[in-house]
Amino acid sequence: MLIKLPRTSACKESDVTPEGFYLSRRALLGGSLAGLAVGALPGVALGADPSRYADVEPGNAPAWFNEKLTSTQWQAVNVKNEAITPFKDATHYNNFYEFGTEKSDPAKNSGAFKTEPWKVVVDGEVGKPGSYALEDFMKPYQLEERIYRLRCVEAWSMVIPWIGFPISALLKQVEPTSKAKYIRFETLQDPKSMPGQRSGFALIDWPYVEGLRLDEAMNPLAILAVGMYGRELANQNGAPLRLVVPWKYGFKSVKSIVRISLVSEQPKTTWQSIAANEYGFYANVNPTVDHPRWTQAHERRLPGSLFSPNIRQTEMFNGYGEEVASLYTGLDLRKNY
Ligand SMILES: Nc1nc2c(c(=O)[nH]1)N[C@H]1C(S)=C(S)[C@@H](COP(=O)(O)O)O[C@H]1N2
Ligand SMILES: [Mo]
Repeated sequence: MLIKLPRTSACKESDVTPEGFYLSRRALLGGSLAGLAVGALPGVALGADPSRYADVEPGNAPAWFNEKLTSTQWQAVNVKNEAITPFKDATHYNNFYEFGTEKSDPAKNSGAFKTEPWKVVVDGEVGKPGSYALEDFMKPYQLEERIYRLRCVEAWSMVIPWIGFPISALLKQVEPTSKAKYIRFETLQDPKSMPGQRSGFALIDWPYVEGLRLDEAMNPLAILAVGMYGRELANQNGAPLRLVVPWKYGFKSVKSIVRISLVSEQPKTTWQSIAANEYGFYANVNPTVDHPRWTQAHERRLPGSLFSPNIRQTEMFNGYGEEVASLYTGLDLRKNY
């Protein structure tokens, strides 16, 4: 079922409810402005160490994380002249349907979610498959802080300081075979701890699956994150391990990963399976290719307010064109959206 909504030039919450559109009847009734009712907070000032994130709720990180944090390379990648989104907004305006379809649901419903112990399986077309406790999985990697824009397909955006490591480092460890052409990521499936997987919204065929072409995964900007704002990931942001691909729409950045598979065929991804005409495999941020139901030319940078929605032009590849455009030479980005 595809219901036509009017196109608008200003991306208001009430106009753009794409992902929840398929899940929640409430989205059809106009959406909620509650998530927007925050004042325009000043950006967090950048200093030399994580103490700069002074407004951050302290976490409860496992020992392996704290140990690794001491050798983290801070600000390995940064954004120029753009304020970091306050921690409060990055952790209270989320998409994580396993914990509910409202933006406030993940923060409300993921508090008791258990991320320790956590197992990660690496399988498929690799020379060294394995099943690891997360702390063993993490052992080879040096953590880096990556301050990236995050652009949701719903036309809002944030700037988030992640902590993680490049997927290329993982691929070096596991040794993809010559048949490996794509990498597939799978979120935990556990209806007992994920209320969204128990609900009647059966449109998502759990578990949530995402994927990248192998050369995309090799790009230095593509990371697996275990932390944010100088601490471990908050549960609502995909603890304890998530993908972050900053030149693609946010739905590619799959959360709470339990399985990483190297495969020869393009994986069938969650949003593609729900509505292939709206959500493609590539999902590169592209202001010139509109979503069938709204423009992608601009975005609301959070936090905003009703009176100051903080609209900005969306950049090609979310501003990372210099680093990633060459991955797509010869590919028709209108067809491969
Ligand atoms: N497993 C899973 N991963 C997910 C989602 C989800 O619903 N389930 N939502 C995606 C979407 S639509 C976005 S915009 C980002 C949001 O990440 P954030 O909440 O950390 O900002 O997570 C992505 N990863
Ligand atoms: Mo999204």
